[in-house]
Amino acid sequence: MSKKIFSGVQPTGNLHLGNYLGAIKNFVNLQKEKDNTCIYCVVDLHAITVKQDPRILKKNIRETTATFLASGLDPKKSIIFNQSMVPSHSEGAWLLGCVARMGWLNRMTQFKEKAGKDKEKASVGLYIYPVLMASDILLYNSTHVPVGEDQKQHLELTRDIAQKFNLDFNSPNFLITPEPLIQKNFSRIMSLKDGKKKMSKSDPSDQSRINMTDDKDQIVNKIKKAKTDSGEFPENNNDLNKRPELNNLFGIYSSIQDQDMKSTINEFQGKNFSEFKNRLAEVLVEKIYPISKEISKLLKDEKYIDEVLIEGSVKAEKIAKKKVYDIKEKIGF
Ligand code: AQP
Repeated sequence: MSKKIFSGVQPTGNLHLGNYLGAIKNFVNLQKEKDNTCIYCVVDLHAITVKQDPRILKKNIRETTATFLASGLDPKKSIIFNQSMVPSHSEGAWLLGCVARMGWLNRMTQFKEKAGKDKEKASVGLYIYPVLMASDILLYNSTHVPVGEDQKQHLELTRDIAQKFNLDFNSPNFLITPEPLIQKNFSRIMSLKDGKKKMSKSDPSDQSRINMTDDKDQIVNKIKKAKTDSGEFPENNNDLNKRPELNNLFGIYSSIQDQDMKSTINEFQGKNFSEFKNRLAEVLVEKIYPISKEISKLLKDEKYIDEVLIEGSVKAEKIAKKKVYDIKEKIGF
């Protein structure tokens, strides 16, 4: 079945292994399926829900685009663009924001996590972020959205908004309710320093994540220093489930090697921690370092990156504008 794929990544710097294994690797696999239409967006409007330095934001937009390209996304096969160049996304967010309910947004765990204790000081943008995400997805009639586990709740909200709009305006199937596509083997990559915390761009410790721009030595050192525990080398899945740091490292290995946890546990039967970590560092260097090298190369040619984004934005705006027009017509404008 042909799929219409849409997904995005925020240009908030420090793109990491979690973004790659949870999202970008899946983007590349979906691009390989002949009948798919793929649209991948650098979601810079989402990035400004927290304060950004304008110069660094600009640099991060290019770096995120370079990471897409270096990971294997091809502008001839996929539409690659940045959100702020396609005004229909913001217009769609307003129209859909009048359909979304406060109660739905109040349930979003990411807002609670990101706003922290003092939510009065969080931006309104951070609160309504999931409505903009719904607009991103629904304007392209997307059927499937490859995301990490952490975005599943936002996608549920997108589905709720689509269903309510269709019901309110008596238009069955007008807005398509999309399905999430979550990586099979291990979908939530955790911090290398704390197996209960998500690997994240904004973690102040660089040691907590493998950046997509890390060199060989950085990758090897970070895995060497990654937190484990003082127990015996794990022998089965039950054992791993109780040990978050090891579960994460075994999960990273499984995900990068495209195999299930059981196969990884079997592969390392009778081995010890240092043999496992050495092998994990080796496969990460094999898969991530070539991408890191390609990112540095691409970043030397800003003109090329900007051209990719401009061309992608023109194609995206054409599709999104038409859907906004149709939405407005349904509303009565
Ligand atoms: N740790 C993760 N494991 C698996 N998938 C992840 N993703 C992010 N972190 C992990 C997935 O990457 C895609 C792009 O994420 P994003 O940049 O749009 O936003 P995010 O989820 O807010 O990323 P971070 O790293 O956690 O940023 P900060 O620190 O700024 O909050 C999404 O599909 C996401 O699921």
